[in-house]
Amino acid sequence: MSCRRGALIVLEGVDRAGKTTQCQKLVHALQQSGRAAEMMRFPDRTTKIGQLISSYLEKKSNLEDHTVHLLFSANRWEMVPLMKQKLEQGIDLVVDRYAFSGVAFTSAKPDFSLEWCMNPDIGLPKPDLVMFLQLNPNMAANRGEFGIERYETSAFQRTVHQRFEELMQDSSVNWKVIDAARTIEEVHKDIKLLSEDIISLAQNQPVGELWR
Ligand code: ADP
Ligand code: 2DT
Repeated sequence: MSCRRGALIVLEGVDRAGKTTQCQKLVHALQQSGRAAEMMRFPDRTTKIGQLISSYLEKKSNLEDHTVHLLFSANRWEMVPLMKQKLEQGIDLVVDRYAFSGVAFTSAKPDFSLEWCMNPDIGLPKPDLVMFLQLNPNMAANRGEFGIERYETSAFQRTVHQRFEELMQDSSVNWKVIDAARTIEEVHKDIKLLSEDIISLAQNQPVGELWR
């Protein structure tokens, strides 16, 4: 590697925990401190696969449950060459949702095991850090009503939260739980510190492979 690589940093959490807000603030803060940082999000609705997913989420089309799970995974795999290229160029990637959302959401449906759901994402670039923004459903409800997209019901989100808890038992992933019930600035301060630490650590190590 000719230069020190960037870090792969993922934010996960329940709906309205503040993932998008915090990703944007982190990218901005890293850029202010002179680093090259960029935000990505999954699903990436701009690609052809992403458009199929978007139409499904907007309930404009129906897709069989296994099929849509594999499309979400394919939507990550199609970005892998670009992600690797950016990391190698020393760019930090701050990612709003990743394979963990993929597994948590599909396995919240009846008859889907965590194991089956994890399989298609095995070997993806492994995040150096995954921050889970923890927020109880009542607090999340205070931040606005659910929209009309698929999955936006409190019963489904409760099951999703349980699946995230199960995924967080896996010590091969560098999980950090962040109390997202505080102010935007307080949450940001923690996220920034954890990110700066991991950026220093990651730069001398190769990018890992998720769940392998
Ligand atoms: P997510 O991406 O996790 O769904 P968003 O970042 O879109 O969450 O935030 C959802 C809503 O909650 C937005 O209106 C946002 O301004 C607000 N919000 C985000 N973080 C906080 C916070 N710490 N305290 C209060 N409101 C917040
Ligand atoms: P937002 O675009 O508002 O984050 O909502 N999802 C996401 C899955 O079911 N599988 C996945 O792999 C990913 C990344 C979470 C996107 C919705 O899609 C769900 C909410």
